[in-house]
Amino acid sequence: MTLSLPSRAATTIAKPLSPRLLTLRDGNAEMRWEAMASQGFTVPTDRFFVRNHTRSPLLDVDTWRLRLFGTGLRGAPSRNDAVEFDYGDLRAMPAEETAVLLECAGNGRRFFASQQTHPTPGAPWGLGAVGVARWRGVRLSTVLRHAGLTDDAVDVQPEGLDPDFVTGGVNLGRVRRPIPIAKALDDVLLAYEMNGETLPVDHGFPVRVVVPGWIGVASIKWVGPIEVSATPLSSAWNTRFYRMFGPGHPVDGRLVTTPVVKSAFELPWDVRVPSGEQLMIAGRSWSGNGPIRAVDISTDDGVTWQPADLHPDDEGGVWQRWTTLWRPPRPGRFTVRARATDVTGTSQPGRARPNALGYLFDGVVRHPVTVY
Ligand SMILES: Nc1nc2c(c(=O)[nH]1)N[C@H]1C(S)=C(S)[C@@H](COP(=O)(O)O)O[C@H]1N2
Ligand SMILES: [Mo]
Repeated sequence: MTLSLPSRAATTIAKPLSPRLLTLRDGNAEMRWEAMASQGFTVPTDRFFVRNHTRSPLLDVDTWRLRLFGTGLRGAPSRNDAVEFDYGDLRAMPAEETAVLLECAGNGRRFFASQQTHPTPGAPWGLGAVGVARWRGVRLSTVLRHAGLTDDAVDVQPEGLDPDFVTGGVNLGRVRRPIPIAKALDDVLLAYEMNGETLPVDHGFPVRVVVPGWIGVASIKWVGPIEVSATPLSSAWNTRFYRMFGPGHPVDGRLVTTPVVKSAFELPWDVRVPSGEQLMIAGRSWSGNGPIRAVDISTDDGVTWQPADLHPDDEGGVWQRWTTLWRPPRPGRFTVRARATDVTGTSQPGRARPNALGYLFDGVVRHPVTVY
C-alpha cells in the first residue's frame, strides 16, 4: 500500500480525508469498503465518496439563489428574467427526507483493466464510488410549479456553480445534464440536508439535486441556474460523457441512466485472515433496476456458490446488506466473490460488457484474500 495522508492542496475536496475511510483517485475520494463494516444502512458523511469535475466551491448562502428560466416556464424565457428563490424560500416549502443511493457511473472501472484487459480513461475507482445517505429537501416539482411550469416543458437542466469544466483545452461550461420532465416531476429532490445535517460543502452546499435511481452525475451539486425547456436540451454530460461507446454499442453511444447490479465485501482489499477459524463476512449489493432478491457467495474462486443471508431490515431498500459464514480451509491465496440478482432477475455476469469510457461495470469482482 502506498497510501499516505494527502496534502489538502493536492485535492479538490474540503472535508478531511482520513486514509482509513477514503482513498484518493485522481483527486476524487473513494470510500474504503472496510469502513462500512458494522455500520448501519447509510454511509456516514465522513466516508461518503466525493466526485468533483473541478473543485468544491465555498458558496455564500446569503447571496445564493436558485434561478429558473427557459421556454418551459411562463414569462421567464431567458437567464435575465429568471424566477428566483433564496435559501429561506426553499426551507419554507414542504420538506421530504428519503434514503437515496448515489453511485458514480464509473464505479468499478479499474476492474475493466485488472480483470478483463480493457483499461479505459477516467477515475480508476474500485467499488467505493457509491453510498446511501438520507437526503432532505423540497421536491423539484414543487419549485417548478411555483416557477410557472407550462405543459410544454420537456427537459429540466440544473447547472452547478463550481468552476467550468475544461478538458483537452476545451471549456465545456458548467457541469449540467438534462432530466426529462416526467422524471423531474416524479421524485427528484432539491436537497439541503444530508444524514440529518446541513449539506456539506463537498456534497453540494447549499443545495444539490438528488435524482433517485439515476447515476450520480444526474445529481448536480451546488445547483444555481435551472433551465426548463420546451425543446430537448443537451450538454457534454449526456452526449460526450456518460454514454456507452465502442464495439457492440450504437455509433452515437447509449445513454447511461441507471446503475447496474453490483456487490461489495466490507473487507480490506487483500485482507489477511487466519485459517481454520469461522469468519462472518459481510457486504452489500444494489441495482438500479430495483431491490436485490438474492446474493450468492463463492469462497473457492468461483467453483461453488451458496446463498448469503440477507439482512431483513433492508428488504425493498436501495441496497441490501448480507452476511455469510466462511471457515478458510488452509493457508493460501483465495478470492471471495459475490453475485447479486435483482428484482428483475438480472444477475451479475462473470464478465462486464466493455465500453470506451469504462462505465457500468457489473461483473463479479474477485476479491483477494490471503489465508495464513
Ligand atoms: N456541480 C457538480 N455536480 C456534480 C458533479 C460535479 O463535478 N459538479 N459530479 C457529479 C458526479 S460525476 C457524481 S458521481 C456525483 C457525486 O456526488 P458526491 O460527490 O456527493 O458523492 O455528483 C455529481 N454532481
Ligand atoms: Mo460520477
